Amino acid sequence: MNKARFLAGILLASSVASAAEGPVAALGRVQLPPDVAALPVEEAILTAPPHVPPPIKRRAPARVVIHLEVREVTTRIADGTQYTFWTFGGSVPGSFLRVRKGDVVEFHLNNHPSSKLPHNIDLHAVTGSGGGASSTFTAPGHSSQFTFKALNPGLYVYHCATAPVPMHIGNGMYGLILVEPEEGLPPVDKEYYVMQGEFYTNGPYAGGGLQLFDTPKSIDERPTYVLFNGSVGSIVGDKSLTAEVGQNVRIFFGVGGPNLTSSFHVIGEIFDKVYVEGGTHVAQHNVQTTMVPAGGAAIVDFKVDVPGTYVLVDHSLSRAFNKGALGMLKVTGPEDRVIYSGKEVDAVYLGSAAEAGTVAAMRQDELEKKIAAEIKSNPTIANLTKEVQMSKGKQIYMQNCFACHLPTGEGIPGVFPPLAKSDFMMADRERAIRIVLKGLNGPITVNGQAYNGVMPPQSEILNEEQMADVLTYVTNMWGNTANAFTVDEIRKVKGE
Ligand code: HEC
Ligand SMILES: [Cu+2]
Repeated sequence: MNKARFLAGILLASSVASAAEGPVAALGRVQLPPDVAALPVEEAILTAPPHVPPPIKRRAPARVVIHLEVREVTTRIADGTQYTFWTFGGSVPGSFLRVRKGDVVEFHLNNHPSSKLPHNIDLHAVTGSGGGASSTFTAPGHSSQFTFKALNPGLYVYHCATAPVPMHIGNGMYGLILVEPEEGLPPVDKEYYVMQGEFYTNGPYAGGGLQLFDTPKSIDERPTYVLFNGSVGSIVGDKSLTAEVGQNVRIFFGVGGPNLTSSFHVIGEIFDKVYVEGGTHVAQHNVQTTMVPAGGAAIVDFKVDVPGTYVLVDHSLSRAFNKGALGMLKVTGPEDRVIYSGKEVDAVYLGSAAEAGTVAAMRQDELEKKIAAEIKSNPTIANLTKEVQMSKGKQIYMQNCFACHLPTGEGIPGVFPPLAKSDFMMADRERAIRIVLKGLNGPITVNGQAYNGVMPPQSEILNEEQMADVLTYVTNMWGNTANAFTVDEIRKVKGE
């Protein structure tokens, strides 16, 4: 950072220092009026993401005691890559808190003795100075207590507000508190807790080793990671959210930031209800994507009608595909092919390809026309000749693979491995089939470069013939050569 910019930063920081909270003197315990002192006392149940404490069955207020512990923990942000997160309750996002409108909350913020820094908490559900921040500034090895009354129902973000605030939030210091309306929320079958936040690290995405917070990147709002629940793949594969066909699913979704707004979307689902901005009113039905600001939240409810893997994304999609903002909901149960048939037919379609200008494109076009004519005159040829398989495989590649592996098959170094001249793919036919069928995650080396990403399984999207075609295409393009893949080969691996 240059000197002028650094000084400007200090001036700005001192003029907004009041937005961050420092130490204040303790006032002594509040004298509770007799009616409040007489309320039943209960200890709140806290849960780590993606879990949510059970709905509150009480229909009268209580005095709820919350003990939340701040801990600084070094753990995985991406495979092979560690980060020192600052946490509320040991997880990112922090523990989910659940109270009821009218509850009087006795809040204890405990800062673990191993912490290096003081921290505090600003709960957006609190009415009062700093949302609790001014009362909870807590040194390592200390505990602060304050009391608040939950006046307004809704889903609220809480976060640390110790200077520099973007750094405390950027290290993972946020979570959600739900203040249930007096009558509770309508019951659903499954409730989940997902929160988005960005991380600014000195090294690149999945750069390996222990990564440090990068202040200039944070000031420029250039995150290295945009994550759901604090790490790449936190709700993917065997950690996916789950539901059964016919169930109603509710996601309490929040954005810790510190800077980005999320365009929250579940691929293949429609939100039946959205409690926009975490308020108590269902402001909209039948929503595709809901926008959730930094320091804001939303409740989305939807019924799952057909089985499959539904992918949760920030629909600012580079964040999903390149920075980690991707999760999965796996729905099991009976198919309903009227609601969703799966791919019914795959026929050759050439459109007005002749419009494509270049000589090469025209030759390709002529070739494709010839192939199409050939298929028409002799349908059995379709599965027999490599050229036909290549032509069909290309269409499949351009629909299903190119977004990650790129049209040139070159991939993106360190993120998506190349298929062009890939020693890994060409070394083992059965393994290549297995990858397309079942997906792949975990560390691999392709042409001397390490990869550790998530390749989604294609078995729900492609049938056996299409898999044979796309594999024939990728193993015969860009300098690769191999025999055509047959449907029998795919079936053999599928049956393993
Ligand atoms: C969402 C992104 C994505 C899509 C779509 C995708 N892949 Fe992959 N693919 C990956 C990632 C990431 C890896 C590496 C996984 C790892 O490191 O564990 C990979 C690995 C592979 C590999 C083995 C590694 C290599 O480079 O030889 C093959 C082969 C492969 N993919 C083929 C395909 C084919 C064929 C399709 C389309 C049918 C496809 N992929 C679609 C992301 C994707
Ligand atoms: Cu903090």
